[in-house]
Amino acid sequence: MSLEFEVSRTAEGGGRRGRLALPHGVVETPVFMPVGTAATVKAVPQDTLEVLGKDGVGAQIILANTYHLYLRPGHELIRRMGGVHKFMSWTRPMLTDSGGFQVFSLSKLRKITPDGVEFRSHLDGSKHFFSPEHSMAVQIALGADVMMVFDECVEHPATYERTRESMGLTHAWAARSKDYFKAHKAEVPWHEELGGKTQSLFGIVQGGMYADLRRESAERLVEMDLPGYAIGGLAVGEPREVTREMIARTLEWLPKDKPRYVMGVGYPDEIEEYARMGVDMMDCVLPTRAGRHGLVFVRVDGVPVRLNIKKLEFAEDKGPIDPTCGCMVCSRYSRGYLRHLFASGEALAGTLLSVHNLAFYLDTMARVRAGLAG
Ligand code: PRF
Ligand code: ZN
Repeated sequence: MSLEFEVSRTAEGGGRRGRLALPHGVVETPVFMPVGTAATVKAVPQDTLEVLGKDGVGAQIILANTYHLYLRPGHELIRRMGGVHKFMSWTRPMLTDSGGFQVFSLSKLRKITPDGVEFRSHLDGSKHFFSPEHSMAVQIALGADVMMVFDECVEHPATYERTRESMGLTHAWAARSKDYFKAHKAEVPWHEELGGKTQSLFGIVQGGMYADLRRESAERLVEMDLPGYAIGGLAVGEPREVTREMIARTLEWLPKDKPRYVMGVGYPDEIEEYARMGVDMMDCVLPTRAGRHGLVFVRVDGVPVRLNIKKLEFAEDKGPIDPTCGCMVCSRYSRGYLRHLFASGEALAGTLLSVHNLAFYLDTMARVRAGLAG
């Protein structure tokens, strides 16, 4: 078995405490996964990621993006370097997104056909083609523990008809992703080294903001009997209540004994809320992106709020970003010093603020897990 998932306790609201065993290690769920788009969690070194939180608790699993690594440095280069784990010297579990979402959000001149998507690189304008088979070939060469099917994330708002058609494409592409993976499983760079273990392929539920389409999408994907399921197509500009409603409804149609992953969410209070509803995995660029822009998350009377470290009021503040945090940044540096680094354009500012924000997110999930422990 290359993936084992065990739920040890489910609370009244649906939240569950689990353990996800993958080829590169065990992940305690619910889990937040820092985003490492181009095989780097921006501005944060790998050894820091391993220990940045309170009591040295670090990231258990990180993400990388198929679209970015295919364009630069190229998946064949990464395969020759031994796979993305060896390439970036990360020994813990990893997950790659399929490129579907990034092609739609970043590239120019997309042409979608039932076969796949033609697009131009956001880097140099060069022309490329991604199909489900091609996305799988790239993801196998990268060698993350978990791969995602190639999907289309429909724009918001989108009509019912448009959403239904797009969802049909996503289902056909999921089946092709599965078939390709089945035939090429053994090609992952670490196949022999890890005793014949293989990657796992997760499905992605689409269906926009239409509950009946979400249900149909979940049912179609569940028929494919994949080892885990993501809920995609959310946090694309809809109101927060709609995101919550779509997650709640979709969770009802997904199997309870498999991991459930909401892609690309959210603020600290949202990830906490979704974890308590029964979401096992989440990822978001927010902690690192906010950090690079001088924004930090802190808890005030237990409630998460965002501060702007650039503000003059912090110039002579000797206290840590968040006195209740205990991360490697809060246990050493003052708000005043961090403000100075940021105001001076020093590279260390982005690193330290990202480290604190990631620790804040990881700690949020650790608290939820502790609350769910039996
Ligand atoms: N599909 C894929 N990746 C994603 C999404 C999606 O719908 C989202 C939507 N929030 C984020 N990342 N493949
Ligand atoms: Zn901190």
